Amino acid sequence: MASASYRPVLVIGDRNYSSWSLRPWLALRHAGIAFDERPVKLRQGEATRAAIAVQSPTGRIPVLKLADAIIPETIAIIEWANEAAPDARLLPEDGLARALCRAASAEMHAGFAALRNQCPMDIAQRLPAPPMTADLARDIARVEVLWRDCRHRFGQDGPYLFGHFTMADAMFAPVATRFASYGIELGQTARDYVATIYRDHHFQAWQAAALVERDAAQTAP
Ligand SMILES: N[C@@H](CCC(=O)N[C@@H](CS)C(=O)NCC(=O)O)C(=O)O
Repeated sequence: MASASYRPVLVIGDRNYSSWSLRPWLALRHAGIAFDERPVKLRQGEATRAAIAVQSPTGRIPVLKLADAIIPETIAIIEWANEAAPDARLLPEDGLARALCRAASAEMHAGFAALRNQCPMDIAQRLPAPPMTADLARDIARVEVLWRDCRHRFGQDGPYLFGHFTMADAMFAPVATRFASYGIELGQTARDYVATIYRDHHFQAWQAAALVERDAAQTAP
């Protein structure tokens, strides 16, 4: 449970590029958990490694710093948020929905290598579509099937994968931005779901800050 006197600190990377940071940030916001942010600039070689090393035992971010512990790994941070704010139902209550929400989140965490490598997240940009390799086409097709299954099976009570916002939406939000950034052609359900993410108020707050960050980086001497 969250300590009443200590505000958790989420250490995050650049808003434009750090898909891993977006995920727990969105989940914490949806859960209504108050937290502070500590940004680390990525892509600066040794300076980035050194900055992360003082924040994270794994050498990776995000991490959530609590009064008495540091939680690394996106899924663990979101699980913590689910325990700290159970009313937000970041994991669905129904046993089957919860299992499939975890499965979708784990699949995203471990897979989709071609999509990740060929379409890195860059929220502020619209970019040319990458060459449609067989691996990329397979990843996109799998995402579409997964989203369609979740929406059809569990999506009656809202526009998210399991109706209301859950861990699976946090995990797949960066995929929605990749599809938008690279103009990937999608079926109707996936197009609607991408629009759902772009309509999400918390995502919009992250996106607005990502644009400010991009503009600041472009005008930096
Ligand atoms: N498995 C980790 C992955 C986190 C990750 O790969 N983070 C990247 C930034 S998005 C990182 O820390 N990279 C180290 C670096 O850029 O030096 C998680 O679930 O949080």
